[in-house]
Amino acid sequence: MNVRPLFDPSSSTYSYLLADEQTRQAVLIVPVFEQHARDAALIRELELTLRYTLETHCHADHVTGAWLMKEAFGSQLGMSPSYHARNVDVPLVHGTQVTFGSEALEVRATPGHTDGCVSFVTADRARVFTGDALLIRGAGRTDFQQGSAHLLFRSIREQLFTLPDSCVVYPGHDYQGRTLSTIGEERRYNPRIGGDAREEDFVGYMRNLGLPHPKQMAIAVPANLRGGEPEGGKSPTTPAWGPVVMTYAGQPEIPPEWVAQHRADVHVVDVRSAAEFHAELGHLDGSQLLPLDELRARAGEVPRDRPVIVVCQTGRRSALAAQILASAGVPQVANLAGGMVTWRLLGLPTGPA
Ligand SMILES: N[C@@H](CCC(=O)N[C@@H](CS)C(=O)NCC(=O)O)C(=O)O
Ligand SMILES: [Fe+2]
Repeated sequence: MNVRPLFDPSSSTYSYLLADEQTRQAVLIVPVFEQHARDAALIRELELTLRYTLETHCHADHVTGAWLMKEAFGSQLGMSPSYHARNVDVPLVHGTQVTFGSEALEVRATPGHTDGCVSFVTADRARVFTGDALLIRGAGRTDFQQGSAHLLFRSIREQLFTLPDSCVVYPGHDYQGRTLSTIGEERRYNPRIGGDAREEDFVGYMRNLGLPHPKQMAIAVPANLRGGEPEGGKSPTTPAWGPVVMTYAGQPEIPPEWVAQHRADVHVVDVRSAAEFHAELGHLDGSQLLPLDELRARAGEVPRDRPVIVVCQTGRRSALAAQILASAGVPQVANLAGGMVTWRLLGLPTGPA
């Protein structure tokens, strides 16, 4: 199984993209709304079929990207039925098996941080995705959303600490830059519940954490009870002006065919050298020559009133150019995918030399 951790720095949340390498079927554990473009790009670039998005619980600190993934890929949304959330396709209860290709995840109920928390264990028991039940050297707070430190103590001890010592722990968050742990390590070193800690020790610790409520709580909980569907049900991810696709590298790209059809509605900036501009690959009719080396200094010469398409030989230098223009305040900018090489391969028209 291929496991890709993805991090949302603003909420310190880990999402995990899991794929069966043979069939390329995948699941995404805990997608984050704001990271949708990045995560969707990775799914496309790795040519995965996203079968499910899986929630470990109803999050209080960020909005899920599940609904956006469902819109983009037709994935089914898995979540505990205990929250009565909308848009849930697969109710996740203790014992549910989630299969994708030849891989499977077993759902274990691990309530305590919230009453509907679940963890996901791989079929070989080599990995566990603990959500906020068990964190690295920590545990999810129990002071809201029907939290219970007593319940969490039992969940961790009975459902998680019974896994093999070597089982790798993939947490829902980390606030100190840590990535993975193991069950054996947490059983020994977890300061709240490790070693010979007893229930009263854990409960006393959790009762006195004194954490402020998550900043996003008032927005996140109601949005997550809709599976992350925006109010009004409208996807905010694609700009209205054209089919811009964000790559996993974080660069906005637009297909050449669309640019050819909408040539009159966009401004084209060619960032190659003057010699390349006039060489045999040619250039788009009416494009503005603005070599990449001069772009930062001359960004003010680029119009702001129309979408701007940046072009180079193969789409590499122009990808950087798109970033430079966006930082210089050009509101609508995208990179011509594949540059002039692809443009010519597709037989699209060029201007006079
Ligand atoms: N400061 C964070 C809140 C962090 C927080 O409360 N996280 C929850 C998980 S949703 C937790 O259980 N934290 C445990 C801890 O920090 O020990 C925010 O505003 O989003
Ligand atoms: Fe949480």
